[in-house]
Amino acid sequence: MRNPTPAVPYPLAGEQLACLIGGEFVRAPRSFPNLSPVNGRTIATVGEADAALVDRAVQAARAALKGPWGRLSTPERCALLRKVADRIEQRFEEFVSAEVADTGKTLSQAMTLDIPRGAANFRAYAELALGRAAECFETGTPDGRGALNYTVHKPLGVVAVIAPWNLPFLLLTWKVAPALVCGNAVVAKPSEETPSSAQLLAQVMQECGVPPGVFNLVHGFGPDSAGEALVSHPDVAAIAFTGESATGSAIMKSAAPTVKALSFELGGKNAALVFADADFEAALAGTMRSVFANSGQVCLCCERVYVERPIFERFSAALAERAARLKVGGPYEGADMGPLISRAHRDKVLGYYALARAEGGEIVTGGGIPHFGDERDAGAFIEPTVVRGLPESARCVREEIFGPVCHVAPFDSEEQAVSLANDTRYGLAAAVWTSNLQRAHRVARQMEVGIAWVNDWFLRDLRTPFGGVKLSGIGREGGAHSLGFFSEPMNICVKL
Ligand code: NAD
Ligand code: 6OD
Repeated sequence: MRNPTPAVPYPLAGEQLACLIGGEFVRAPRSFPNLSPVNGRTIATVGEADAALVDRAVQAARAALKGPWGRLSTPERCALLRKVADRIEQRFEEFVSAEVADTGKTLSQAMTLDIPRGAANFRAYAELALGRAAECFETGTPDGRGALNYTVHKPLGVVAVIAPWNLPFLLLTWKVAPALVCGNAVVAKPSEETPSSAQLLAQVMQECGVPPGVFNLVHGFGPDSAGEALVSHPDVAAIAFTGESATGSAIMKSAAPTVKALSFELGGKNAALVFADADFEAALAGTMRSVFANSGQVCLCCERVYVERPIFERFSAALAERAARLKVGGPYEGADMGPLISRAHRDKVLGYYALARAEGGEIVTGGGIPHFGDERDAGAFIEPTVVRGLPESARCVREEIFGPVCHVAPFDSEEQAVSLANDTRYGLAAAVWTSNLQRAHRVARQMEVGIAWVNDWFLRDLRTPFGGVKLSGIGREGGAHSLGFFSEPMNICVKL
């Protein structure tokens, strides 16, 4: 059995999840339930921040910038980040339990990806900030004495970090860590669907002695709630957001009047290109992962799989056969795939399954919901699904579904494969499967995306640029790119 029972129970049971403002946990005026996607039961009650609470959080962050935090050196901030990483690792089981409760994802994924990457994000940025080089130019002057121009990096100020629900802890810490290491003060808002690991992070910040107001947490929804209040707040200098492209667009509007810096990691409709010369087994296993990981709820998932004609029938049949064999179930059952995040999201994905049929597609496997005959029938489970036969103009081929589903279609030439992959308004990621080295480089380079994998998928090095083109985002995070976004470079010119 791969997934044992939880090492610790849900760590926030019985509490109302409070906002962290200026170093104090504050009860919000309204609350909402956090529902389990496994059985629909209430996991916890979450306090919803209103505009007044969000304002308090922003003011606490501003005050923190003027206090001891503003005087810490980069090595001191790095040391604090490493302490946070250590504490996350000490409370590893609690984080895992919280993440799994909110999302229903498999225990094995939370233990090997979500929570370790949360700690790794803090370590990685501590290391990167320490190694950041200082730019310096010698400049000629008419009197021959010259000048030195050097760059200093200052914090931006108060930074809003807004995260989605699919990889809640990984994606929140991916932005919080670089924002803090650059000396900013953060107001973080996790998704309303997944508040628990963020709540534990707030506790960890307190335990590690992060000064009051440096990390603030507000819970709530987007429009007319904490999210909108935060992104339209005049004292927020920058917004780092991960979520849907349409939400990115709404946030841009809210941020426009006060001209904030924006870093957006948005949706995707990613392609996998499987060439006939690929290692068949590796391509099949990798494509399975790229379609069904996290129940297809990863922005990098490949919802469009294009396979070279000579292996199309064999590959698509094998993909459907493996998909049909995936075990769907709760986090502690040794399942391959958990539920979707919510009933509402399941309705959306089921709508696309119906649309695929209406658009003339053939559902090769899946297309419905599993029946368990127990409390899981009140959850948000859905069948892994493979579709074929849709025209490229179909909405199911063009729109992000964000579920465990792909459309598989043949191609006849490298040129056609590249053109199909790029024929989308999104541009986040691509996976190219081939054993031809020259083709691998040639095709990968032609992908209009932020990241292209060759013979793998979701293999990450945190120093590399990460982000998307077209509807998939604005800017790049990762490594020096994050340090660049979260700080303000200033030139100092010294006449010698
Ligand atoms: P979402 O856009 O609905 O919500 C994301 C966050 O934004 C939540 O915290 C939400 O409360 C908040 N929000 C919503 N409306 C807002 C508003 N008007 N103002 C301020 N905040 C607002 O996204 P989701 O459903 O949580 O996540 C799934 C989406 O995220 C998918 O489209 C997926 O592709 C995308 N995503 C992208 C990446 C990436 O790196 N490119 C990573 C993960 C997820
Ligand atoms: O690995 C990362 O750093 C990252 N931002 C992953 C995004 C996954 C999207 O769901």
